[in-house]
Amino acid sequence: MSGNFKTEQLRSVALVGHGASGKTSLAEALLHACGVISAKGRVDKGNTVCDYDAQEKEAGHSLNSAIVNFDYEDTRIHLIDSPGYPDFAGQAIAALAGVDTVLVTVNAQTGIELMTERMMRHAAERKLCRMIVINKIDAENLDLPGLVNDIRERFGKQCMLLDLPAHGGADVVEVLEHVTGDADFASVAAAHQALIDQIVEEDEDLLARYLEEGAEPGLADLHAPFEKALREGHLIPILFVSAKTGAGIKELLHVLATLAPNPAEGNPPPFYKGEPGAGSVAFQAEPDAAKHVLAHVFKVVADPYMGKLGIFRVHQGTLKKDMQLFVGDGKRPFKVAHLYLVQGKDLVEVEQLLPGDIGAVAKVEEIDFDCVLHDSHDEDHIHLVPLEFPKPMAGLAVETKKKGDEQRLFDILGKLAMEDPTFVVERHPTSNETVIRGLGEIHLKAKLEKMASQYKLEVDTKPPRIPYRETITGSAEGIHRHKKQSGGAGQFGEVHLRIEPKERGEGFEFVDAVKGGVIPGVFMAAVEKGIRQGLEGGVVAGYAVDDLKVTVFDGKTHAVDGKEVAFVVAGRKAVIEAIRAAKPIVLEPIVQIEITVPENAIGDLTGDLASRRGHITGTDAKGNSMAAISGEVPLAELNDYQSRLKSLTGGKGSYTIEFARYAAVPPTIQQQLASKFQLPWTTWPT
Ligand SMILES: Nc1nc2c(ncn2[C@@H]2O[C@H](COP(=O)(O)OP(=O)(O)OP(=O)(O)O)[C@@H](O)[C@H]2O)c(=O)[nH]1
Ligand SMILES: [Mg+2]
Repeated sequence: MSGNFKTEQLRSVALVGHGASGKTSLAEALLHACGVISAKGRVDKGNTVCDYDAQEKEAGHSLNSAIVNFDYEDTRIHLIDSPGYPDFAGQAIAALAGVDTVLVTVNAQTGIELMTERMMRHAAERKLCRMIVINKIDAENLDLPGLVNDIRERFGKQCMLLDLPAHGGADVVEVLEHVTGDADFASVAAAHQALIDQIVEEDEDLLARYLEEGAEPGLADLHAPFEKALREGHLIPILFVSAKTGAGIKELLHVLATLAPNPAEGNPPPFYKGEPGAGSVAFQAEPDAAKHVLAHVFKVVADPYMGKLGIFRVHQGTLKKDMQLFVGDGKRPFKVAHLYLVQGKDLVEVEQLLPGDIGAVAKVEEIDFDCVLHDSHDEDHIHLVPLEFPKPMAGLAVETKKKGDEQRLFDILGKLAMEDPTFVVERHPTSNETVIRGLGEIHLKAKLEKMASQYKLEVDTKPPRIPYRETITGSAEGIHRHKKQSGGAGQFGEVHLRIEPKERGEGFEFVDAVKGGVIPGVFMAAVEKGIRQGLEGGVVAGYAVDDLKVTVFDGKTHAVDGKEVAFVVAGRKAVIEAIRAAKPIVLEPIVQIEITVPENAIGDLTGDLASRRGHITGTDAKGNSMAAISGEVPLAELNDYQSRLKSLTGGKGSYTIEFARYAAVPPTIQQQLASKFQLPWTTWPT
């Protein structure tokens, strides 16, 4: 049972925000205030509920999201603590699929930071109700009015005070229910008035009565318009807390219990039915306990003791122990042998979960990140609109230290990839490399450490091959006749084709424009196969050719010698001939880079980035003598960047990269790459 709580009494909240803004400490303070733990743990002591992982204790910050729940004022609150470092953003973004409310924490000492902005944006894109929680109000030398101004400037006037610090930050005064009170800055009456004015705007009748009668609406009348304002993004409440002293914690809990949306009050999650591109329609889950079950898995954990754990949010229906559930479009159901609530590292067995609950099932191999669990084939083909994750670009080629460990390496990498949507494993048959990709070097290092500590597997690493591509900039024709008559049965096939460039990212298009059956239908598939082989192998420097249209418009066969193999070869050679004549170029991946550095290192950094063929698109002072630099740079220039950044900034700099686009390499680099490549004509069948 989820206690005796009904869906209306459930709240789901994600704590997101920049690293070290105090999310894990805040989760600890909330658990303590609700009596779940008898004493608050500390991140630096490694005894918090949410940073329970050995690696997190060692690092002193969160690496994974963690899930807890606590009860307050007749509500059950499910809370997801997420990591704040940009390298671990995958876990923070994934948490958004589990909740109705997002609390974006801001460190009162450092103000708005990179992940504050990113997570505000991600939460807005998902139309989630947002609140800003300013933490560490106990600290010295703060400029809280200045920070509130910054927030309103950056995120809009709809960011409004819902409480104010009082008595030098020792506590706070809530301003929706209170009209007067002492605050450290701003007036309680003015903040109250501004909030009421904003809320009544949401309800025409209420507004009309308010304007006519002048009497302020009661709290009960304000509830619905408050929810509407949150849902529509017309109101982003600002709250103040100190996770350390406990200031503002009760008030935050009261807001979560009385004002954070219940599952029916938030915007419905964006489900759709059907398959992408094949006529899908929006689907609205109803948080009704009596309907069919629909739950969405937003986190998967490869637990060393419990096996594969699928952590989900229930969106519809009642999930019960012993019931049968389907995974996605799977035909065979699995039995829910055990149903759990998750409390940090602990799983607490329950009998049932309701819409709005967050829970887990263990040992179900079919479960994958982002899958949907349901109890009837009526709910097949339902998906959640995918979250937008940054594309992992930082790469390392890995190799086992011990021979014979290769299969274990794959199994372990598979588990790591299963847990993290921003960690991928690539296998490159041409270079025989296994490449792991993540959001930054710190991200990859954490994975390597996990492999060593949890799975006891040591690997060697080196920079990976850059995923160059080739394309054409002009049009051309290619003709090839493949004819073999020496001994035995002959081979014959002739192909005439034309190639034209397509827009970047449009891929490969094959058109059969042959008239009068000069290439019989049965051999056309062979021609296409040969063309694809030609593109795959590359022409200029050995990288796959992409973004072009190939039209086969003529050819010839032979009554006896016309053979599939002959058309494969003719297709391949004709397309290569055409590409060589169509001004081919080599493309390289360009990444968007975000670098956080001490202000005094900006000059050195921009110079260094320029020497790497990069350019700066923005520099932003962060106030606390740190600056954020954004720019674009070719991925090929970043192999040693972490250590370079370390030496340029005395260890204080950090960076993340995200795929931006493909762009042509400069001619000198194209020549270098081409000089190492030779078309393997000699090894081909002729
Ligand atoms: N003075 C003060 N320090 C705090 C407060 N809350 C957290 N801290 C300290 O700030 C540091 C970071 O706290 P965490 O709770 O780990 O922050 P986090 O947001 O979870 O960090 P990540 O997991 O890296 O995203 C720790 O040293 C905490 O002790 C607070 O209210 N006041
Ligand atoms: Mg944390």
